[in-house]
Amino acid sequence: MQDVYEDPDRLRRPLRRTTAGGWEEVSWEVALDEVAAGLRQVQGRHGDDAVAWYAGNPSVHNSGTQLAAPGFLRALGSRSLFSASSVDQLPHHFAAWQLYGHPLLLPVPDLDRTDFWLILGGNPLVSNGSLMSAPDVAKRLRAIRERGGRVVVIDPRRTETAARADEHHFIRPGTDVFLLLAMVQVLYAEKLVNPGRVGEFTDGIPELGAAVAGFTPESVAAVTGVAPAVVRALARELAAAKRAVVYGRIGVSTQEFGGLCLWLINALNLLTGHLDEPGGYMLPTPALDVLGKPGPYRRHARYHSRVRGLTEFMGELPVAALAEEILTPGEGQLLALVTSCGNPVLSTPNGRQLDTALAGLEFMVSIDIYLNETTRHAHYILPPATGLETAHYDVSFHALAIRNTSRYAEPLFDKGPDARYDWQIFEGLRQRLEAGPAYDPATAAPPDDPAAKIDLGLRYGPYGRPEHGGLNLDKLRENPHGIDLGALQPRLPAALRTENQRIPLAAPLFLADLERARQVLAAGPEAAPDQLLLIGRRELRSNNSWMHNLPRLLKGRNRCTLQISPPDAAARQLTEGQLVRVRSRVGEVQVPVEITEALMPGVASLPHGYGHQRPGTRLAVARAHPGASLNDLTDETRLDALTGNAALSAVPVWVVGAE
Ligand SMILES: Nc1nc2c(c(=O)[nH]1)N[C@H]1C(S)=C(S)[C@@H](COP(=O)(O)OP(=O)(O)OC[C@H]3O[C@@H](n4cnc5c(=O)[nH]c(N)nc54)[C@H](O)[C@@H]3O)O[C@H]1N2
Ligand SMILES: Nc1nc2c(c(=O)[nH]1)N[C@H]1C(S)=C(S)[C@@H](COP(=O)(O)OP(=O)(O)OC[C@H]3O[C@@H](n4cnc5c(=O)[nH]c(N)nc54)[C@H](O)[C@@H]3O)O[C@H]1N2
Ligand SMILES: [Mo]
Repeated sequence: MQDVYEDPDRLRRPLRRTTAGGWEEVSWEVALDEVAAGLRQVQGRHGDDAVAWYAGNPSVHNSGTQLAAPGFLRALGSRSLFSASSVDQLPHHFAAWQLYGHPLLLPVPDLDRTDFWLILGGNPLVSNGSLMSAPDVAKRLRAIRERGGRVVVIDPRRTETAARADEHHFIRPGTDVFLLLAMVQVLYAEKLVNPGRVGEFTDGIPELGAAVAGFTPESVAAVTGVAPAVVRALARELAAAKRAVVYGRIGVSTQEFGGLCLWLINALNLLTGHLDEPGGYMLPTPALDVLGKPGPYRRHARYHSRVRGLTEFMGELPVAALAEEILTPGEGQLLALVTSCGNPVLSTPNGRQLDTALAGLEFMVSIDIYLNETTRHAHYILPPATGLETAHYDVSFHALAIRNTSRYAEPLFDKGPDARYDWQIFEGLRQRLEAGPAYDPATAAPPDDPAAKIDLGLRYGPYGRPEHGGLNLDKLRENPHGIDLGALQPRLPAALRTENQRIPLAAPLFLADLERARQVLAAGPEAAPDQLLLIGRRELRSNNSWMHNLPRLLKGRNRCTLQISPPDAAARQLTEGQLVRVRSRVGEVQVPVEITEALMPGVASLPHGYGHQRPGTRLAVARAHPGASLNDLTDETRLDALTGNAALSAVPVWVVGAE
């Protein structure tokens, strides 16, 4: 955080593109006026939806952005909304919505009380856990083992987490759905289904049993690469353990059956009596409620993307469709874009295509602290104060925490007179869009400070009433280290948002999608014999695409390597460190190869977020260590058809020596 704060490349004043293609600094008033006018101009000529929006990952790490961007978006009035959610966790939201009635009712592993933790497609020792806020995951994992519990990892790569677990099993990328179906099948076949209390308000248990009946461990073993005995043992152990939890993350949500995977993970926890029970899969009770007003959730399939007809979910369209919506002429074409906290050129599938698309936009605005691979296409860059200069409340991450906690962080440093907070930028744009040419800074209402919203949220939240502790912002300010609100509590059925307050375990959308899985299983492996299946990789010293300009994190060996297994290297006559060409349907990159037993044969792994060689950025350190972008290889046509999430994992690629 210190290095971001001090980074000489970090932008501190608004930039405007000059006609010569360079940049000039302009005042905040001029920038905000011209941006609002530019957006309105495009909308006036081509309709409100002609302006698109992309929100990147740090949007949820900045309460200023999180609480102020919605007001801006309401004023903008466009339905062309995209975010990093559709290259990340949409399947989690989809399963939560289908089963519990709201996409934000996301259960988390009750780590500190569990005795058996099955992890699929997550590497919490490196990522520190995701959709599971837990300080020091390594310590908590060790504690499970010290109290006699077990940790099992299913991953095509023997990860840092796998190295500290009791057991690790390779799985062929993209096939978890079949492993999970087989585990559920074993529960039914061996009469191990025992949902306990939660069964009293769950429907569809027999229907699910009928649906999975054919998926025996033997029938899926050739596709998954996991031995039937392992599948049976895992299902039995899960059923027998008093306190156990199944957890899945990026590896299972960014694949072609992400939605089914998350459904089945929830189902495994439910069927074995571990849903909503201590040590199992539990719902946090955040101090600031994130669900919004009661009533059935209907933000699904209200509209579709123009070119490919992809389905809206949670008010968004899949970001895998962004480039084609910009590039395809005709009624409804996207002509302008606002990005905030995002670098989709490096983080979304077929980033090269998006790179080309952005270059042709009529008008683009980026709210971002760097001039990077994406923001270099903007006409204006509005850089907010960030990190140590801003106040922060973890609106999302407290709602995903393994213990109920609440904390407010005051800024450590003054942002300086010339800087703007993110919420001031959004409010400035909102007010200008709402008032139009009549906007007058002298008479405009003061912008809404997110601190007031946080205070109100806390007061109206579950701990806000005097008899429940009287939590409010002043209390948090008096306790800068945060307030512990205790262990997770069972919340079902009261917390359910489904219309009949029951859990539809065999929800029709899942059962229908099961047919797609059946067809893929029957068709056999997607990759040709000379191809490898490409997966991603996260590293401790890297965070998506934007921490590669910090010398302390970047120093040391090149981490942007293609890992492959010894037999695959031998088959291609590759030697350690040799430059290789990696080619997929959409593109090709060159990177050094790293040969390691940690990779399953048939699999290759490249980290995402690199590829900093593109011209026109202002990232001196990153440009000196550019690497190559994984998303120049991922394919925008590979999607989870059910949820719209990109299938970034299991991309078929050819790998050959480059020299
Ligand atoms: N192949 C492959 N692709 C992936 C993934 C993968 O595993 N494999 N992971 C996916 C996942 S999980 C995610 S979340 C996405 C991330 O996708 P993105 O969010 O699009 O990418 P980031 O690299 O996180 O970009 C963050 C941007 O926010 C800016 N920024 C940082 N702090 C601030 C701030 O305080 N305010 C503002 N306004 N901007 C700020 C940074 O400069 C950077 O431009 O990538 C996805 N892409
Ligand atoms: N240091 C660091 N921490 C981070 C981030 C970062 O970039 N760096 N990013 C943050 C973000 S935005 C997120 S969303 C979280 C993600 O948090 P995690 O999901 O825990 O992070 P990953 O390391 O991407 O773990 C995904 C795992 O899935 C495996 N995998 C790939 N394909 C498959 C498959 O088909 N099946 C199975 N079973 N496994 C598969 C990969 O080998 C990898 O080990 O991390 C967050 N924390
Ligand atoms: Mo993410």
